[in-house]
Amino acid sequence: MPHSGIQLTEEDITGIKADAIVNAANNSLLGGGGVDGAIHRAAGPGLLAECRTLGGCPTGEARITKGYNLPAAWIIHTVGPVWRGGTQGEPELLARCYRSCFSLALEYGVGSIAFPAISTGVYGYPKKEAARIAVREARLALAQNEHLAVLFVCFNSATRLAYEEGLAEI
Ligand code: AR6
Repeated sequence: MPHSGIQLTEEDITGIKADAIVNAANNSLLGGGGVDGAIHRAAGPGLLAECRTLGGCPTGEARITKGYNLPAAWIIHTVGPVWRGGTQGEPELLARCYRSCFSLALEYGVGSIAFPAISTGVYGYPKKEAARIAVREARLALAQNEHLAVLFVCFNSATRLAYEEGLAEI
């Protein structure tokens, strides 16, 4: 991830050589399905042991651990909102996830960070709306730190399209 700014890629986030990758976790931080399961499998049991010491994480917040067997030095675990139709504060909670991750990235001197499409799998958040929020928050973070490299990892072509549309908007 050499370039600052926003990039898209279609690959498995567990293989990405960024300073930090973001996990779309649940409130327990003790693992699950989707990208969370993939990250725990690839990182190894040390990750779960560290997560057990954290005492969970409220929706919209984030926690950082080491990357263990991953190429990434850090894993930033955030808990996105479950989509309940959009009237339960979901957009603000999702935005808060991104802000919490960028805030930890700044605190830990992270120069490159890779995000999955938080909440858009099991949690059912519409991809396009979620991508729009992700892009907006990344642009705000880049305005504070122009050297940061932000990679949006699209696990499928529908997700990639959602980000391309989000990036095309002003
Ligand atoms: N690399 C990159 N993206 C992935 C990968 C991967 N290896 N695997 C899935 N995705 P989800 P959520 C994409 O369901 O909606 C877990 O059980 C996937 O296609 O992983 O925030 C947690 O423990 C989708 O675009 O996370 C929670 O209980 C995106 O990652 C719950 O799921 C997010 O899908 C969190 O649900």
